Amino acid sequence: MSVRERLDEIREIGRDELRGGYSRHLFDQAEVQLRDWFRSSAEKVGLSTEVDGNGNLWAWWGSPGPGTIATGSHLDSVPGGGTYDGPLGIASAFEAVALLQAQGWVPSRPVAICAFAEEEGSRFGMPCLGSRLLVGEIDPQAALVRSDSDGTTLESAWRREELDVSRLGADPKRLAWLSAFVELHVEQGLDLEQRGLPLAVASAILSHGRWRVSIHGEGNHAGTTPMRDRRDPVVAASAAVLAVRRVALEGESAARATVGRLAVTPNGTNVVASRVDAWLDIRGASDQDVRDQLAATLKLIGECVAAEGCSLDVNEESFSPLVTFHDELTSRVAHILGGVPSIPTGAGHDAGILAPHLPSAMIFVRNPTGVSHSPGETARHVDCETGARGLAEVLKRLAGEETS
Ligand code: HGY
Ligand code: MN
Ligand code: MN
Repeated sequence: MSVRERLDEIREIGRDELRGGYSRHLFDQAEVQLRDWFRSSAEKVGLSTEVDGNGNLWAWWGSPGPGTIATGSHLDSVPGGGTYDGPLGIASAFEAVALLQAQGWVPSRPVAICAFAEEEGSRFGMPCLGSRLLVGEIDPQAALVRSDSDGTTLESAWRREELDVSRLGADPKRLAWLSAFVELHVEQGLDLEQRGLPLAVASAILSHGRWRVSIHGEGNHAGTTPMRDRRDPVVAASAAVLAVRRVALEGESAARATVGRLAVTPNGTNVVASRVDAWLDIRGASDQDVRDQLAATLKLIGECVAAEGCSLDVNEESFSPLVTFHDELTSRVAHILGGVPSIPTGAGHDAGILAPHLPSAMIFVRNPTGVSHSPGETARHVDCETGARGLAEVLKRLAGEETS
């Protein structure tokens, strides 16, 4: 097979006819089909599979246990996401195992392929949910009460999948099995395209957080409410979005700030809204830069809200500190790949969640458009196959040594 053929197997799963691209969210019909694809891909190369207490899928080459060299990524997407963000890492991992088996190679320590649950946080609003639960970064009780846009709680979603909610949470025994984790991912940027190279390793992940900003006004009739008598949260939110951008533009060069999601209540054409929820995504070169940017942004948002006679409440939904990847492992992976560059990324990844707990590294595959979180995401077949061959070589070198 090839990476391309593996991705073609899921090409029709979760297509979003409205947005374009794919919408595959934790335990929805599409993501469950992708979980079946993961299991059948594992079966084809003789790997056993299991779901851990946090909804993460594992495929095992050898018996689960200490000394494991793990690879993998995620199956879920953002709404209207691209073909490669997540599934490329999974398809490449199975392709790498198939290439190694075709060579007659057998690992001298366990090799695992993992699909982490809800990396995008698109259903329950907690990015890297599965990996953060695994390492103990998320309180399982806080996770269980989260609800999706239909009001379904994570707990009921778990029970519907016949998963044991009492197993949710830190899994130190499983985490201790992992000697290293290497995630292959499509690059979400143009660095490799500009360098004319197919692969890179990751040096760092920007610090980033998400906040839900709720603006409360006074719902009323669009036709009978004089303009001067209004407390319109949509007007306040519009001014706030411009303020968000202004602060980021005036910030340090790595500063990013986005409001990509708005929910207007009641969302009626002939209604002055009563409430607007806006989700704020802020990223920066350091945790302090993000906190400073957030403070400056919320100050301006507060002024916009007050000017419209509205009120404001802000809820931090997640915060992922700056990640610097494990120097020794990253240098080794770069060397095995033939001396590839090491580049930072503004995108979060499960490898970043694991990085403070065990040697973690990332392999990026060139993306000619640099676009991601959009149907425009691309990768060349030849680069995808190069990535899988490189990952195979990395697994061979890392899992070929006897456990110390
Ligand atoms: O949002 C991110 O950076 C990642 O794609 N979840
Ligand atoms: Mn993503
Ligand atoms: Mn991703």
